[in-house]
Amino acid sequence: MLNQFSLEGKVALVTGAAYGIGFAMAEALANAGAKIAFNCRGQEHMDTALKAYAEKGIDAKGYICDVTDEEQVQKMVADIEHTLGVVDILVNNAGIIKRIPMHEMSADEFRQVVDIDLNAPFIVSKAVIPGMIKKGHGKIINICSMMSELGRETVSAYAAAKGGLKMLTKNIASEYGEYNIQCNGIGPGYIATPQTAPLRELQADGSKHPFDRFIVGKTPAARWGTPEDLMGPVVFLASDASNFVNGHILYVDGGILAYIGKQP
Ligand code: NAP
Ligand code: GCO
Repeated sequence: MLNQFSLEGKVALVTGAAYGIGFAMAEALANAGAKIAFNCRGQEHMDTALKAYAEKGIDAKGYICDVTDEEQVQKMVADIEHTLGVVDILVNNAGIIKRIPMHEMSADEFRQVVDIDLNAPFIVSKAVIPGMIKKGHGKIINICSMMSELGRETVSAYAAAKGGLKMLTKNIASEYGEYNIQCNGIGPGYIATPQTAPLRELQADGSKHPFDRFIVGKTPAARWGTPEDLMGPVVFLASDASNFVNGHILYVDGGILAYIGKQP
């Protein structure tokens, strides 16, 4: 039974996997047998990441590449195909958030978020799909969000992008299912990473951030998620165990989307 989950001999590209959720997912894919390629934007993060992978015993191949730049992405994918082989598994993880009230946000700031969180998954998927078609199979996993379903104050660009990413997922599934390519999403709940650090900062008096308390109260699991919570789901969606799962968003949120919230 467990053979179905093995990724032995597969090549996985995880974008933005220098730290945070991407790093944990890449570690999980490597532990299931995959060869890992990842990218980030700067040399400093690359150096720390390569050291962190080596400490885990993972021989990851790192690329300095901005996922919004189509030329850089095409070059990275060509190099991966040359050195490791055709990409069997793509995880579109790289992402940013800007928390700014919408009426104060510039159009440029809005575009920057959409560019990284939505246009880039299009660019990277487009670069790997031809290889997957030729090879006769492929797995694309898009990292969505609670904001693929819900809105809240200050995250209009992020919600627009992650909602769009949910539909891009369904469209890739629809368009390439006949080539034995499955495209699914993972929608993490609130996960403790650098992206959410400002929401968990201790207050001057040492008490918890109000948003921290709000999220723990809103989550039936009564805690923040950790990057490790995404390890099992990503291996499942990358493996043969999910070969008839296509166009699905797997929410890994400790139950947030199921819960109306505690009565005050
Ligand atoms: P994070 O800690 O901020 O890490 C983001 C990663 O993306 C970094 O490795 C960063 O590397 C990379 N990155 C950003 N822009 C990039 C670009 N243009 N090109 C290449 N790499 C880029 O974020 P995280 O919390 O791990 O989140 C990972 C993904 O999960 C994101 O898509 C995020 O929206 C999503 N997500 C997060 C949560 C959460 O609660 N944390 C929940 C749901 C979904 P460099 O800065 O070194 O380039
Ligand atoms: C925010 C958060 C979120 C999470 C995540 C939820 O400000 O609301 O940063 O959007 O990071 O995407 O699933």
